[in-house]
Amino acid sequence: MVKRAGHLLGKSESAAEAPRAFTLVELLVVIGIMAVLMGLLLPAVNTVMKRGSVSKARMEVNAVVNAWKAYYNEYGRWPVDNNNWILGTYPEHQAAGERGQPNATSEILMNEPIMTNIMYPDSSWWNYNDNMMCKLYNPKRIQFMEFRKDSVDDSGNLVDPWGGVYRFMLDVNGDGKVEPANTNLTVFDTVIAWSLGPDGTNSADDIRSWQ
Ligand SMILES: [Ca+2]
Ligand SMILES: [Ca+2]
Repeated sequence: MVKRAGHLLGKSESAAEAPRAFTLVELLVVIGIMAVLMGLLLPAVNTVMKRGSVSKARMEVNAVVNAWKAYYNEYGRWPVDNNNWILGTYPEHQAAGERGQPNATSEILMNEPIMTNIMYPDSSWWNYNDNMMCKLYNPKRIQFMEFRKDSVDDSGNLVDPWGGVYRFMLDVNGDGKVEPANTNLTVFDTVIAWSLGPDGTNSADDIRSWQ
């Protein structure tokens, strides 16, 4: 105890010899330097964050493709009826959208939300027994992908880091390629998925599973 008290005393003695406090001018200079450093760092931080969002979208676009392929492997079919429509969805979203299909639109939006409805049977958004899409298309109640909380909005839509809904298309006519209606695009795969990217419209910054 005595030794500790002596130590404390020594400390307070050296505190008495401590350098004087900063003057206002010195403080202002320090604040100025910090402001300049922040100004230099912020664009770099923004770039890193933007890159982070793009990689997250890329990861999720690939996860969507893999989930649908796993779904097909499990059930040996896509969740569509004879007209290649996804049942239980609004007309503007129900077309599977392959070129040449009747009434096909160019894409399927995931709002309804199709992905989470079918692939996340025990999510907190709905009760399995009330979820007709899941009962119809995923009777084995398999969860085909991980849905991160920050990637699903309040209505259960799977959304990209900019809040846009992911798009996907399936090779519903079984010819080994996906061909969106109203485009010249042909992708030799059974599933494609994409995000509209930071600007939320069709443009060069889209994140596409096939590029
Ligand atoms: Ca096809
Ligand atoms: Ca875009």
